[in-house]
Amino acid sequence: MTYDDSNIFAKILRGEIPCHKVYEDDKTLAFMDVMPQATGHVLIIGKCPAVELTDLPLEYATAIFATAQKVIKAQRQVLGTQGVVQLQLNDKSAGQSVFHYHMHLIPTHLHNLGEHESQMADMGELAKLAEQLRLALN
Ligand code: DGP
Repeated sequence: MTYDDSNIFAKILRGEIPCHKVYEDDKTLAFMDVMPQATGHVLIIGKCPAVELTDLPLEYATAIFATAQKVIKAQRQVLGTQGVVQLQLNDKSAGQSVFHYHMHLIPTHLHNLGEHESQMADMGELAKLAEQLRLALN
């Protein structure tokens, strides 16, 4: 699939639409998922035009995993839970809906994973969680 830079995460990267930012560096951006499958659901994207894992340059894969290690530690600290599900969908046929590579970090047990993209979060709660996670990352 060809990368289309009109996708929602490309717009977030260009600052055209807002997000509740948790962490950013030169290759990655981590922010709250607006349709969380558990409290504290974070997405990590690479600052590169990749649709899914097979397109992702390995230097960005490394950077995304380094950010994931930081974010998981912050989620554990803020949410007081140890379990974090790492999820990533490749292709529409797997359920992928935004065609810019992204890793989901969902603080829950696999059996308690909420339905994918079922409900919008409360924006006030997302803003508060993002702030708590940002502080825990410092
Ligand atoms: P996937 O199916 O793996 O492509 O998941 C896309 C995720 O992106 C899904 O959990 C909902 C989330 N999402 C969709 N639109 C937006 C948005 O505008 N902002 C944020 N923060 N998350 C979004």
